[in-house]
Amino acid sequence: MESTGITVMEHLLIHQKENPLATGNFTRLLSELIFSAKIISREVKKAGLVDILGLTGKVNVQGEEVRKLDDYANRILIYRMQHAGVLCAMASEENADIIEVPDNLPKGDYLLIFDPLDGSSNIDVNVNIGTIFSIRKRTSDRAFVTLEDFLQKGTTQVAAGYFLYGPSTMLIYTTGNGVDGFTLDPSVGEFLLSHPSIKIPEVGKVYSVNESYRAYWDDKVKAVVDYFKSPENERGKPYTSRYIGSLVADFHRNLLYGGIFMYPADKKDPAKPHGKLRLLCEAAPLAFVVEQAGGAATDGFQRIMDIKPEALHQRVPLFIGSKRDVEKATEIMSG
Ligand code: P6P
Repeated sequence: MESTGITVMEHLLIHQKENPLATGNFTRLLSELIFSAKIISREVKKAGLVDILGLTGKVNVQGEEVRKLDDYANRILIYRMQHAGVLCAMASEENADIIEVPDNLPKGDYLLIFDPLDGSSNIDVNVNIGTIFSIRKRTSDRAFVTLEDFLQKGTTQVAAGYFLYGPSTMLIYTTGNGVDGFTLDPSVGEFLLSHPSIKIPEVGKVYSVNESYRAYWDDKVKAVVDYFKSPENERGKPYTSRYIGSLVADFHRNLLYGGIFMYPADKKDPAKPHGKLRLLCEAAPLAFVVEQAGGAATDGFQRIMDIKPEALHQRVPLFIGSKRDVEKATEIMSG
């Protein structure tokens, strides 16, 4: 077990020999991502003090109102990652199409997919929000990047994780060799190893779902949620309900405490029959993290990591968290 308190860069270099990914390019990609997150964290921390709260008046590809901090985070990430010299293209939850690296800038073989500021509806009320990222390597040998380069299964991810902007700013990520958590020490501006080798409890004690949508669920989803609320479940007592409407915060709590987060398919919006969450920039990166921590993630029927995307902003039902809990939910859904 590594000694806590080392910086994330020291951590990467220690694992350099074990991890073919910890090449100069990957390390550069992660350090640019970290620098962007430090800037976003700084702005999030003072969001209440300067006029970057509220709405921009724009609506994004998801049909959601874009908040100033959303837009700011998106622009920071796009600008810095385009100049990092290690990417060939990126995709953002805020942008309809893929974002290429301009020809006048140095390029690399990595692809970055991100949700710049997830949970943004919580910004104005000071609830934790986060940045989710998924890193892949380009597989095609075409001279230019196409959408097909992004429409790859979650199993092709080479790294994934999230930044959590809360009482402290954290970085949780995996490169396929387990999951490590780092906490930003603002006094030195470094992410320090605070949660080495995170493992999610096999069986949780928390269930997270927006129960106001019960009327829009099918009977199988109702049966899943009723299982976790019932004293007849395998734990012999009801799970505690915790849901704050910020995916990264809900996921992170369940990762550490054990539990299941669910955003099932529902009939509340005919335009979103598969629920609200996006496969490429939310479900797949968190599925990689949770599996590396010993947990599981399905769409109720199949492993999230095995789903081949058909579209960049494809939505997918999500059952993610403690292995035994996700297996039980999937068993009921598939029964
Ligand atoms: P609902 C935030 O807008 C978000 O995308 C996730 O962070 C969160 O889990 C979900 O939406 C909450 O959605 O429908 O419960 O408000």
